[in-house]
Amino acid sequence: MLRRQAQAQPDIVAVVDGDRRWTYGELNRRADAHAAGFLALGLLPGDRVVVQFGNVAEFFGVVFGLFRAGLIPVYALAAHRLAEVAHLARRSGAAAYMAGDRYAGFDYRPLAQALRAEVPTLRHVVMAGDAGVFTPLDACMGEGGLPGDPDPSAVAFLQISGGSTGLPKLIPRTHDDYIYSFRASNGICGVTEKTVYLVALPVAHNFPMSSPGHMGTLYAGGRVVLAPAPSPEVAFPLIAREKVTLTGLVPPLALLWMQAAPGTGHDLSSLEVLQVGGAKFTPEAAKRVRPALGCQLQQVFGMAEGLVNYTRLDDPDDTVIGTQGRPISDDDEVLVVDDLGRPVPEGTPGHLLARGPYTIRAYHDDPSANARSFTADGFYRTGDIVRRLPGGYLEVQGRAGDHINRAGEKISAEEVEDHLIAHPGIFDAAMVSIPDPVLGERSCAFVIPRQAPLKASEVKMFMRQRGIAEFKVPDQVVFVDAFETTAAGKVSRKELRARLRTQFLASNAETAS
Ligand code: OOB
Repeated sequence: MLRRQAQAQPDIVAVVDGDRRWTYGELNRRADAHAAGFLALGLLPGDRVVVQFGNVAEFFGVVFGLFRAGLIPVYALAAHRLAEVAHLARRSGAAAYMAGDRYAGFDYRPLAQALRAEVPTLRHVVMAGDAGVFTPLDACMGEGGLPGDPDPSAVAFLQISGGSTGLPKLIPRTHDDYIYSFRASNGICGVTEKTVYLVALPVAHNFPMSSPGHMGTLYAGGRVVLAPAPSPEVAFPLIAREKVTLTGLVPPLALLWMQAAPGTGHDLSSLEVLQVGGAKFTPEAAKRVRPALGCQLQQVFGMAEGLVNYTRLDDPDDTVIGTQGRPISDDDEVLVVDDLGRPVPEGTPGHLLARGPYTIRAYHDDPSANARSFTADGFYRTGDIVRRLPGGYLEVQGRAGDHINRAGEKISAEEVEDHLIAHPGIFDAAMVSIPDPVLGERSCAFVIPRQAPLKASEVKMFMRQRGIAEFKVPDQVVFVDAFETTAAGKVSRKELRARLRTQFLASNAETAS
């Protein structure tokens, strides 16, 4: 897709990062040079490479270079820290780690150092910027000697699951399934060569990557503009300068933008469509998009495993405000079932199962997760509770599983509990989601200390030292003496979390009244 655009319009700008403007020709040359350079390092087609960049142009040179060399990117988010990156590298058996030296105030070089010590399969570390002891990205520029174009049905990259419990699982997406999803998305979202797409969310997340995101925009020959932060202060001047037509946000950011827009001196009139997804956007907030920002709202309900739903640009207001859209394709099969797997009538909430042309049938190398997450006939159990409405539109009601959707960032309660229990002063811990007016949900950890009194700040500090992404550090820590058990003396983690959550909400309601 990149070669085709580079031939058709070599001098058109493809990627804008601050003052840097890379044309399709330039991006194409970089991809070729990096592909040859990566192979010259000794990496072999099929090797997995953990890629961790912020919203910078290098991301594009690197991933297109990897695709051309037949190497398989494993997408880490810039917010991930050692614990997560090491997990991704180990699970994928990664042969290399590629990152930028610094981003958003964080230095990735010490992380790379520790990663190399922890993950024996890792043979190379490639760094953009000041590479220190590592291989500089600029040195990974070669000529010729590329394998042929990749097999379209081969795995193109591994993405991380947001919709699951436990440690993140790896999602194998193929070239053809992924291109199908963003090409079809382009049709639904009106993406053409005139589109200017602002990447406000993290560049490696599936939403800004493919719904239709930067990949869809590049496929159509449009322009991708990178925002180093999603705040109105950073994004609004970029929208005005680059005449951005389309962008995607999570609900809390959409709220921030709507609040900031009326007083801004920046011209936002180029913005035609604001997509909101990743977490539930309430109808009350959805109603305010057009009055505040002067553009159309599109709701997007998707998942890295595949299925993506959109409200359509010509849908009536009620549908756009009150639903999370309908699937991309007529070939998307959607089932809404009860706890026993029996289909429920239209309008009744149930578990959403999905199968279709771009939805995975299995996670990468994870038989036990696959047994839980897929039905025998290949439907993915999304873990979402939805209502199906006339016309196939879906309304998301919540999650069946124990994960927290904090402003679109998915947090597994189990994963964080494991870190909490590693604290020598903590006997047991359970983490639950609490409704939050801005974040949608926030996290609250219930902790049983061993003996000495513990402070919430110490617990949070400890979590940061564990090397996990900041968004996973509990927003609130509540100390309790014990977890109640039933008469039978045994409670599942799931029941325990549900009970703690109910108690917390009830006691807060009392205080409020
Ligand atoms: C997107 O992808 P993931 O993989 O980070 O998270 C998927 C989960 C869904 O299963 C659902 O629980 C939640 O995020 N979700 C929404 C939603 N969009 C996603 N819940 C309610 N309303 C929505 N509009 O988050 C993602 C991937 C592609 C496009 C958009 C979002």
